[in-house]
Amino acid sequence: MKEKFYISTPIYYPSANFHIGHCYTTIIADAIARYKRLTGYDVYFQTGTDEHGEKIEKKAHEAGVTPQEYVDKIIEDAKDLWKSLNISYDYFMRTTDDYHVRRVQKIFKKLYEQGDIYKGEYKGLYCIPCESFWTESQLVDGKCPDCGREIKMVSEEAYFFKLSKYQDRLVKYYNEHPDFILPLSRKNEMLNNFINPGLEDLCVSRTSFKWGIPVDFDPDHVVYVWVDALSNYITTLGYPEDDTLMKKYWPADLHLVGKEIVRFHTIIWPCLLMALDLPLPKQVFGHGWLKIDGGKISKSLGNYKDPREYINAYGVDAVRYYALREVPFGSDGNFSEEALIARTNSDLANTLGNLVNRTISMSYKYFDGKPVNPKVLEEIDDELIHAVSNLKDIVEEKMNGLKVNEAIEEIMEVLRKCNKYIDETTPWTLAKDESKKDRLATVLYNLLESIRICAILLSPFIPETSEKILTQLNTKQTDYDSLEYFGKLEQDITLNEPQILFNRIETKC
Ligand code: ME8
Repeated sequence: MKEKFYISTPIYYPSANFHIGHCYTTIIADAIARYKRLTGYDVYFQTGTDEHGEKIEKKAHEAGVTPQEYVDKIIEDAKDLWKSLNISYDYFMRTTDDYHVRRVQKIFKKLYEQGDIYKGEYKGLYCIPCESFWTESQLVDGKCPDCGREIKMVSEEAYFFKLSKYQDRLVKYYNEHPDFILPLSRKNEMLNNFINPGLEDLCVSRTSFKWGIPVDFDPDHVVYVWVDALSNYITTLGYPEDDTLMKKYWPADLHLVGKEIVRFHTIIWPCLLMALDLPLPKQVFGHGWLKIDGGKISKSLGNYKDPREYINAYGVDAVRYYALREVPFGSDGNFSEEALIARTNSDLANTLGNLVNRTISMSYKYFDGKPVNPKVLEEIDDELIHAVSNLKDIVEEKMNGLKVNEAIEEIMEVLRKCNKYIDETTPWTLAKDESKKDRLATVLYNLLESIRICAILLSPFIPETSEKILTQLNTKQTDYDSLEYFGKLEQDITLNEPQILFNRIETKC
């Protein structure tokens, strides 16, 4: 039986159309999911939308539509965006779906009945756009530390979750699972800023607005949006009504999130799971932010373009590649169209595109598009064959450590070696000498085989391009097992005619 791998993105707020920041998390999750599928896992990749809350209620009101109408429109657009980015999710969850609403109500009731949720009064400082409560000491200049906007004092009768009860068990779990929170700096941040000062019980219901999941035994209250949202990771698997999928996929292997919501995923979520007596996720990775001109890309600031404009202008794989390659995974990075163009030109057009085009064109010119390997090897071949043969293991190591940009760089490095190999072996010179025909065939075979291996390893990152390359090679050796050793490219095939993969993007200046 295949080993399972459950990976999730956050479920995003459909308060406005999604921007390149949402694409960033989703593309990375997709690349990891595709990589795991390639390497033989039974992958469950989930994304979706977090549709309740005061912010959405307000937005819908401003737009003169119901909250449901408001979110339905954005979800349609989100699904179209994920399609245009080739996102291979297995399930798109929506918190307004009936089953989720019902299951969250059951979770809430269970916690109430067993005494982990109790009724009290809440007074606190609340940031509406972030849907977060803050303590006085967490504010920055009296404003929300996340978004910098005004916060308001809220006072209401409310239900509370006994977060404090789980503090010691949470710390123990952190200590026993050093890879639970990555990068490590985020774990220290959680301990120093939130856990060590002491966890307070969490307010988990609201009465100040209506757009949420009603507490079924006290319908003036709606469930706090973060309890509603975090539960998504298990309600979609049937919890608490059906345990078939829970048995198969829970606990999640990886919750991929942006750094600002690590605290919800590594404090509130594990404590809720402990209260429900369920295993905790294996890992939460909090990646950095993509910024524009050094500031956060923000739906509410509206300082961004529709990501489809980039896809239409430069192609889906240029956008995917840029998101995956440009920023060291975990750190913040700047998003700029100039950098996207520069990346596409240098790596995709020059390094990859040129290599594939030159190699297939020469195979046509000298051997009518038929790969043959007479194995007239020379010393210069060793380095290339060695690098290509080791690539699978190197990529595996990098991907297991979630060093996605480094995994890609390793493949690019091998592709650069291939280009260097062409410059050094000069096939066009060999072609002038009939006695060097077998050597020429070997050189081209080595290149074609290197391209095949790199194309398979690139498939999680730039799937459309990978498929185009493998189609040009006309090979059936396209699965992970075919990477077992160098030399699996068939010799009884005819390559398809060369096609340009990426045109260089000309810039105005
Ligand atoms: O937080 N750079 O939804 P959200 C990188 N509904 N990633 C970014 C980004 C940026 N500039 N902007 C957004 C929520 N993201 C909750 C989640 S999960 C149970 C509930 C990505 O619409 C990043 O993954 O505000 C971030 O964590 C997420 O979008 C926030 O999406």
